[in-house]
Amino acid sequence: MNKYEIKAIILSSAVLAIFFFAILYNLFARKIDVPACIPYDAAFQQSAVKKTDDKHYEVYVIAKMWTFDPAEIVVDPGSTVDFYLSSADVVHGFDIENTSVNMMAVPGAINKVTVQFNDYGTYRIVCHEYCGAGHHNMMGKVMVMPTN
Ligand SMILES: [Cu+2]
Repeated sequence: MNKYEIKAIILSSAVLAIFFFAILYNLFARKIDVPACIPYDAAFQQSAVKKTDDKHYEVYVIAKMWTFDPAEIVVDPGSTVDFYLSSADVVHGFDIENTSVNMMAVPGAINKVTVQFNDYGTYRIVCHEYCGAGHHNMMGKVMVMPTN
């Protein structure tokens, strides 16, 4: 084997190890949830905010030109929220500011991410994928406040 081939194998193995370590570090040390694709089910095409227990919500979001349905989501402080995201028409983006939530809304697919909202406040949701003439107005918000 050529000495340059050996160097290339060692270098690419080191880069691969660094990438793998970065993924594990973000997943376990920083507790950043990696969005997951889950099997498509027509039940997800109905938007909903479900409170499953005291501090846990399931939110079914449908992105469509040019809004998120539901556009306003209210959760209790300290809640863990599972977002199930799909699109009714074209590909949209779904980014919740000041969180690690950043994923795509794809027609015919369901993406899921889990996030915990500890601080009171309003978190804007923006579409970060150009989706047509009204893209710049495509926003929503998560309001973290006591719900009862
Ligand atoms: Cu858009």
